[in-house]
Amino acid sequence: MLLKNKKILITGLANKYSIASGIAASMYREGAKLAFTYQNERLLKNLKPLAKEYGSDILIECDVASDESIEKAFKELSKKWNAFDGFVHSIGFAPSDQLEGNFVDVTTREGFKIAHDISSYSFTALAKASKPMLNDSSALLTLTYLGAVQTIPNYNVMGLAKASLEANTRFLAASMGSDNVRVNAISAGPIKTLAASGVKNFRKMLTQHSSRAPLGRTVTTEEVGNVAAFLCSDYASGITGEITYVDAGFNTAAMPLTEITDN
Ligand code: NAD
Ligand code: 0WE
Repeated sequence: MLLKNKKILITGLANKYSIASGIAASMYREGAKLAFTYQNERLLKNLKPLAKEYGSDILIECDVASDESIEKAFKELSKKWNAFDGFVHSIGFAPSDQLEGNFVDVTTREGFKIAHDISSYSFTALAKASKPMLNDSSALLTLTYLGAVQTIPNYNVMGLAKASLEANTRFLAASMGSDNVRVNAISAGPIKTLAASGVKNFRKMLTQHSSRAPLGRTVTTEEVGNVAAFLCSDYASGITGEITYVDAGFNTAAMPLTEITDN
């Protein structure tokens, strides 16, 4: 029981395919008490039965595009929990026109602003709002992608936003370390979630990933969840400001074995 007596807030659970759902399942299995936020009313009906499976009836609306919504959400959470032990930030968004086509041609000031606001600033905003309620030995976690550090076709301005999110992880870790709050990120391999389903040629990316990754496959939300549970547990008490890859080794292989050798 990695997370016995830990209270953790989970954001970004849209449906059972969400990475946040795999994280919630692992954390619940490891004894955590969970609360959830959802972006809007429309997503509440998906979330309700899943939250119940994960032993939770704390469901709070929080649209990270709005300071007012964030403030309201934490006020509501404080009625349920006096204090808690961390949160999972599993939120990313760019307007769909930004994620298809040549980077320099399709990127706009507005698209750039929205991608960075929703995908990176929101992590700082949630940390700021949580700070007064965080227990000693708390842990914050976010989800990033390889596109932060290497180019990926069509990932475009989301790559810049994830680069910002990874720097955000380090600056939050430096900023909150004196309160014994740890801040980390998981860089997950590609997974077919709602956010990925709108992406052109996503299936080809999954195939490419499997053929190039040392483990010869993609990763599951459960595998991401298990690492998330570890990073938010006291077993990871010496880890902060770190980006941990859960990608079947993809980022470590510059030249895939399968394209060179006969086996
Ligand atoms: P998902 O669609 O299941 O989750 C994305 C979530 O972001 C949704 O729950 C959505 O409601 C939420 N969101 C978007 N805008 C919001 C707003 N304004 N306020 C509040 N919530 C908002 O997809 P996912 O793949 O599980 O994505 C979760 C995280 O994992 C994202 O940060 C994504 O970039 C990251 N990630 C995904 C993959 C992948 O291949 N699926 C790989 C690496 C990292
Ligand atoms: O971070 C992500 C998802 C990012 C995302 C996806 C969408 C689609 C629908 C952000 N905003 C939106 N906005 C929409 O309107 N991933 C890591 C998954 C992903 O998305 C890609 C990828 C991968 C991998 C987009 C292009 C290329 C690769």
